[in-house]
Amino acid sequence: MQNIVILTGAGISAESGLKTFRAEDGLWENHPVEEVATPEGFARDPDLVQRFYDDRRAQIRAAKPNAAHEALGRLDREWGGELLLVTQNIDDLHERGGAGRLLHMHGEALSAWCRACDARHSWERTLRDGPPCPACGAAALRPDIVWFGEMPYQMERIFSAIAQADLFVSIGTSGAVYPAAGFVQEAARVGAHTLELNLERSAGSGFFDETRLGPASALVPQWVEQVLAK
Ligand code: BJW
Repeated sequence: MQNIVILTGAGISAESGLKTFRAEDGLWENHPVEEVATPEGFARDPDLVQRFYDDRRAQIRAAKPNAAHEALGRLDREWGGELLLVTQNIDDLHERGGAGRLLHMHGEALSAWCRACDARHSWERTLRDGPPCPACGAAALRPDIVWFGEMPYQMERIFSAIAQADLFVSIGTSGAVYPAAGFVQEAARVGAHTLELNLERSAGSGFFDETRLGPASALVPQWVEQVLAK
């Protein structure tokens, strides 16, 4: 039995109609990163940031998992060894595709975090209107998202899974954002085989043992089939 760690990025949800960040028509094109994805941007213009994430939340709710999410759901159900799916994505398409052994290292669009009492709540509505926190009543909810300069979630659990990994697979991420971009080197250091599945070569391609190029909806089901057939 092999221990598998999978890292996913925006590319896996692209064929579900959700924009990636760094493509020419990507999310950062009309919304500069320092305005909408930093704590400083939020402090400067909370309304702009709440609107950006309210819109993203609505787009995510309207999107459906694609064949790549569903293939990873199948892998999770049928793989008898250890498996951890680490997603940088804030959508819930992995959950809806059937994945259970999953963590969201950059937070979740469908969660709100109260800056007054630190509670987190499942959240499907808007935040721009300043709704009260269901726990303490303060109008202090922000998107439960990890912005630049903030600590990604569950890093200890991720590094401990990588330390045990035999296989590390990166799907649809540009390798532009740390610490996620460094996982491949850490996996290689502990002797794991490293595989990248991406539409095109990424910033980190040179660190992988193997890179397969193509759309996630085709590559991921093929790879899952191959792993489960062994
Ligand atoms: C397809 C496809 C198809 C398309 N099929 N593929 C060095 C070391 C450590 C940190 C730093 C460092 N240097 C700088 C830093 C700090 C900073 C950082 O990385 N800055 C960079 C700009 C250099 N990092 C941070 O601040 C992080 N915190 C931190 O480091 O804390 C300290 C710490 C250090 C060490 C250990 C522990 C802690 C926080 C980063 C937070 C990132 N947040 C965002 C926004 C929030 C979420 C949201 O709004 O949705 O997360 S930024 C954005 O980028 C988002 C994504 O999760 C993330 C990655 O993007 P992703 O997913 O790769 O998307 P794209 O668009 O870049 O790429 C898409 C890919 O898909 C492409 O490759 C396409 O080819 C492919 N593709 N269609 C297959 N159909």
